[in-house]
Amino acid sequence: MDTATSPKTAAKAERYEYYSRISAENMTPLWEVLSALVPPHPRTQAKPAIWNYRQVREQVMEAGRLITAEEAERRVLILENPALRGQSCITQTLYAGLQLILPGEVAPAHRHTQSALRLVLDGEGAYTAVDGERTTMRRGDFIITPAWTWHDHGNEGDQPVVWLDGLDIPIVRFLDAGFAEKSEDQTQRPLRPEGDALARYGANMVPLDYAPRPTDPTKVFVYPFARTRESLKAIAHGAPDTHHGFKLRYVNPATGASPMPTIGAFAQHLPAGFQTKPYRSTDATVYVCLEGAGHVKVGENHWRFEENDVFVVPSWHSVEVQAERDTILFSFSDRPVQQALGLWREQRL
Ligand code: 1HN
Repeated sequence: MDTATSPKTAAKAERYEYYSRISAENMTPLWEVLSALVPPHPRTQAKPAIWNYRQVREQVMEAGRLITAEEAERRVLILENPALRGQSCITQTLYAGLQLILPGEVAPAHRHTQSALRLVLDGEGAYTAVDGERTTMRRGDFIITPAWTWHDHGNEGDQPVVWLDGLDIPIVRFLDAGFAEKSEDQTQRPLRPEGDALARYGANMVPLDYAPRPTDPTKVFVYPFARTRESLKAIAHGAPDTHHGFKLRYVNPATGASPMPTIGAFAQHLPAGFQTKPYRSTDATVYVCLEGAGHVKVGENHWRFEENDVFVVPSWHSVEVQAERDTILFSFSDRPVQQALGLWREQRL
C-alpha cells in the first residue's frame, strides 16, 4: 500500500494540522507529552559528574589573577552539570561553585533569599561573618548563611582560601521568589564575639526564651569539622551500615530539622577497604571527599576520587563507594524539600 496515503498516515497528518492550529492559541495536546510528564520513575536531565580538585585548582587560582574579589563581588567558578550547561546548576535544584579569596581581600556584605552553605577545602585564615558574627574558616568546616542573613567574607591570613559554595538558587528561581540587597558597609561590624552562636545554640542548650518555628534555620551557623570528625570516628565501632557506612546528618540542634529548610547536609565515614552496597534516592546529591580516597560508581560511571574532589549523583541514580583508605565524605541535597512535600523515596539495592 502507498504509505503516503494510508489511513494511519492521513490520520496523523490531520492531527498535526490540528496541533498547529491550536498552537496559535497557545494550546498543545496532553496525549503527546503525557508519558514524559508523569514518568514511571525519575528521568533527570542531570548527568553524573566529577571535578578533580587537583585538576581544577590551578584554574581557580588563575581567576585570582584576573579579577579581585571586590570587583567580582564573589569570585567563584560555578560547577555546572555537564547536561545543564548555562543554567548555573549542579543538579536540577542546587547550585555549587568553588570560591577563592586571596590574602587581604574582602567579599562585600549582602543578603538574599537564597540559602547558602560553605564547605572549606583549601587554605586557612579566611573568615565568614553571618548576621554580625564571624567564624574563622578551617578545612572541612560546614558553614551556613540562611536565607536573608547578612554575610561577607574576608581573608586576613597569608594563603589563598578556597571553599565550596552550595546554594538553593535553582529552587528559588523556579519559585520566582528571589530578592537580594547590598549592604552599605563592605564588612559587617562584629555584634558578638566569635563562638557566641555555637556557645548559645550549639552546646545542647538554648537561651531560655528561644522558641524557634519548625522551619526556622539554625542559629548555629558553623559546624566545625573537628567536632564532626570526632563524632564520625567515635561511632565507628560495630558493623557499618551496609549502604552508608557510618553516616550522620547535620541538624538544627534546637529542632532536629535540617540546618536550613531547603538544603540537607550529611557526613559519613567509610573505613579503609569498606564498600557500600548500591543505593539510590530521589534527592540528587553533591558529594565532597574531605579525607581519604576511593572509587565511586554512579550509574554506569566509575571514578577514582581523592581529597577535595566533588562528584554528583543525580536523582534515582545508584551510587556505590569503595574506600581505599579511611574516608570522610560530606554531602548535600534538597532532601528536606522533598520530605516536606512527601516526595522523597530511597531504595537499598
Ligand atoms: C553568594 O552570596 C555567595 O556569599 C557565593 O559567598 C555564591 C552564588 C550566587 C548568588 C549568591 C557568597 C553565590 C552567592
